Amino acid sequence: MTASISPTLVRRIRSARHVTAFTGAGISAESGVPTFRGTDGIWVKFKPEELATMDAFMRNPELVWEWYVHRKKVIAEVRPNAGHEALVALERLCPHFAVITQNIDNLHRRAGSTTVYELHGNIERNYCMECGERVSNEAVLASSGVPQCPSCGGKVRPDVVWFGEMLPENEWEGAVRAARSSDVFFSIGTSAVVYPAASLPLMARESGAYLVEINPEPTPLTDHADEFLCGPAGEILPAIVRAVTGTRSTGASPIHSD
Ligand code: BV8
Ligand code: ZN
Repeated sequence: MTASISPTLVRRIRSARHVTAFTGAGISAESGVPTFRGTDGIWVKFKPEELATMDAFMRNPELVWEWYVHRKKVIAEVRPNAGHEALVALERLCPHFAVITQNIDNLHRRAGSTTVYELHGNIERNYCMECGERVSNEAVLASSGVPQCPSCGGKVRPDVVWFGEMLPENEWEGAVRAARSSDVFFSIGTSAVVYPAASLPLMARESGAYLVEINPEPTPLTDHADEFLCGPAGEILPAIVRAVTGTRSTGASPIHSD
């Protein structure tokens, strides 16, 4: 295993009231979901502005839907990995634990995380752009071309945040609250270049959090982190749970209750 878990980090987690995990595409890489900027990343093949913007959707809704239907199918085939599961174990260990994710793949919830702020939406949800009616994934996958709203016939879109669009207010405010109240803040599997999400780790550190980055590669955040754990999340996160619980397995028992 690459990085060793420091006694400082173990002590900080054991004495923490509030622990937050901020995640990006890297935590889902080991499940088989392609990242955006990796060598086989999504943005290597396509430009974000060609597919993940309102303009792109208005220009060519068929192409944008083709892409989201492809990603829905990829995501439906994969399962949460040991990294997602270790965050569920950490949630059981800490009095207050939150996941803030940029991922639209719903894998944190599928793993069992309960407090999840989805900053960029969720690919399993869809809604009508005219009347706002929610449209099920089954209905969307059953239709060919651009799905139409069963009530008003309007265009249906995936419930994700496109570039140039505001983040969902409740999710953003919950994420800012969690960041500002964190004793330990993990930044996991993100290149930390998309804003305003990428401002959260620095916001947490400015509020006194112990900032820990987990990534096999350095990012613009690395110089600001108190610890940089170099390696895959699916290996490092279970090791952190083992170190905190002093067990060989991740069968975690609460370290302290309120
Ligand atoms: C907005 C949903 C404003 C859709 C996404 C300030 C400065 C500069 C630009 C801006 C700024 N403020 C706003 C902007 C514009 C823009 C932006 O940030 N552009 C960037 C590109 C420069 N931001 C926006 O447009 C945002 N909206 O600002 O609205 C506004 C204001 C007023 C009025 C109206 C509007 C909206 C941004 C959200 C866009 N939607 N996704 C979809 O997915 O289809 S963003 C999408 O890309 C993801 O959600 C994620 O956020 C991002 C990808 O980043 P990562 O997840 O980090 O993935 P990446 O591949 O880059 O990195 C993976 C990392 O994992 C790597 O570091 C790798 O080393 C590591 N890794 C790999 N394997 C592993 C691993 N780590 C651990 N374990 C492993 N095994
Ligand atoms: Zn409608």
